[in-house]
Amino acid sequence: MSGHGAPDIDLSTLNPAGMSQLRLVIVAASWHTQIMDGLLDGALRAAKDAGISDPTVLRVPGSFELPVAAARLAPHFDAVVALGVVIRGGTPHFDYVCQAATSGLTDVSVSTGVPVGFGVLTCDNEQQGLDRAGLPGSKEDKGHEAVTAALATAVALKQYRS
Ligand code: DLZ
Repeated sequence: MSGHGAPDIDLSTLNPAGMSQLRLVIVAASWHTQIMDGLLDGALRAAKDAGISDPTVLRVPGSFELPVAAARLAPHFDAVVALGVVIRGGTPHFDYVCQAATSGLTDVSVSTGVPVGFGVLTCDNEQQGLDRAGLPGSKEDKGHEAVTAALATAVALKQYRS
């Protein structure tokens, strides 16, 4: 899977009046600091692009902890974004952490009806993470993308909230 084919969503043209009122929370794991810092910077940049100047940011230890944090917070927000970096090691741990984060975050999104932007990088090596972290020299900016997707979905669904 690559970034080829991703939509070009311009947050500034999507319901600019309502966008800045959206309550956004970013839950971010703490492993692989340099890559994570890039993801978080990109996520905050996207929030700013949308006129959300001070989103809530909650740090958790690892990507395994992202779903429980998202589950607790989702009912209080219009959009959640989960950021994590998981890098394959020599044991099957990678698969378990990726699976738990992916299915856990999907469950949160579907069960609460609150969009959860998926900004969890699942990489074979550190370079793959650096390439996607929105850092100088990166090819992609997955933190920015995850916030953009969550906010665009929240805007699309807002009129259907009870
Ligand atoms: C244990 C672990 C390992 C081996 N690798 C990562 C990783 O690459 N990225 C990440 O976000 N977290 C990792 N963790 C930690 C787990 O997510 C979790 O925090 C611990 O298993 C404690 O529950």
